[in-house]
Amino acid sequence: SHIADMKSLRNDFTRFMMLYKFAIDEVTTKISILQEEFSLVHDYNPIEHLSSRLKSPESIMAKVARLQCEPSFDNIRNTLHDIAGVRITCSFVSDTYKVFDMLTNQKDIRILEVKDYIKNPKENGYKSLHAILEVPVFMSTGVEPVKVEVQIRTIAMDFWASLEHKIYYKYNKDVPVALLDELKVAATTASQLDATMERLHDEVKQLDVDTTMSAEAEEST
Ligand code: 0O2
Repeated sequence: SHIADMKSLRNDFTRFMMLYKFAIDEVTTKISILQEEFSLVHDYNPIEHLSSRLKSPESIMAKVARLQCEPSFDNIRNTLHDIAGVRITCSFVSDTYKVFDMLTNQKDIRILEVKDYIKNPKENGYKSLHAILEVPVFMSTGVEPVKVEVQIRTIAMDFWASLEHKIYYKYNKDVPVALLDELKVAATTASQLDATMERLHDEVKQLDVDTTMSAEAEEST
């Protein structure tokens, strides 16, 4: 019957969305473990902030319509890579790569695609390390591979991207050229800040090493 069909479709949809929620839970748990381990064992933590979002059914359908893909579960699964999204904010540029390696070296994670907008920034100045990962989600019916889009960036890159995103939508994707130019300048400023912070961080780290070494040398004399 029609009602039974509707119920079955609703159940399929709930299950479809649930898998992505679980995939987010899995990835954020992995990151939280790294974060906690670092704060307990090492003297500093490369992960500043962690956030995640599950794309809303409305946004999924809007994207499906935009891409003109046939709205079957299989099609959506294969075409949309950003239903599950996780964003990791780090203090320093070098940490973004370290966190990426620590996460992707875990053997249950498969890398499907990497876009390094840190090494190759977008024309507008956008920087971020993007990856589409696949994680296994274990259900009562078996294991399902699920895609998660991970974005890793510095605090400065994140600050810039948040404002740019707001401006982009405020102007309905048609931002005045003068404002685009200013955003580009701001992106350069953010990169310079990242470079300076990284250098200062390295210098202080080196200072720590030197102090420890001279203390040890002192002790052994
Ligand atoms: P929203 O509004 O954040 O959801 P895709 O469209 O994702 O299939 P694409 O564009 O090749 O394919 O993926 P890419 O380049 O990896 O970008 C994916 C996401 O990165 C975007 O999602 C944004 O969240 C972010 N992003 C990419 N470029 C920019 C940018 O120039 N500025 C800002 N602020 N964020 C960016 P959505 O779905 O496009 O947008």
